[in-house]
Amino acid sequence: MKKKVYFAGSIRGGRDDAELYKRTIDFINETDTVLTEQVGDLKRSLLEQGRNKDAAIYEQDTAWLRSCDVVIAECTHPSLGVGYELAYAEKYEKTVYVFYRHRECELSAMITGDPWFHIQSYETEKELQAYIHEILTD
Ligand code: 6K6
Repeated sequence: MKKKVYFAGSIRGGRDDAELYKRTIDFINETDTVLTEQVGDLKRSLLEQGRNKDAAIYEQDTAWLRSCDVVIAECTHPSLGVGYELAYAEKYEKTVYVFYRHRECELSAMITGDPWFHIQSYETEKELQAYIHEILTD
């Protein structure tokens, strides 16, 4: 059966990796279902702000976190929102995979020090996709 995947990646934390998120989401969608496609939306403005909009985003994303089968987070680019999502997912006992490019960043000790998270460094996108394929066919 198709897995419901919550893909997490930086938005207001910075969009340097947005194209990678988009390609990764497309890759996951070939076999499974990504709930959070907007993380890879390259066109949507980060400036569409306002408390009401943010509240709607929070409600939707936390509902998806509660209903997903697995969380996959790309954490090379630091993001407060992604850190929050990881802790929220743990609270709901969701399986969480954290990927990062070790040559480019040092993950927070609050992530690497938490044994709940499955943490995997990678170098190439091909390698990242191979790890994700392994997770989803498990
Ligand atoms: C702008 C660009 C694309 O989508 C938007 C609208 N904003 C958001 N829409 C949906 N989810 C969001 C939005 N902003 C943050 N999130 C959630 O937090 C996502 O699931 C990301 O994994 C994470 C990013 O947090 P920040 O702190 O980097 O924004």
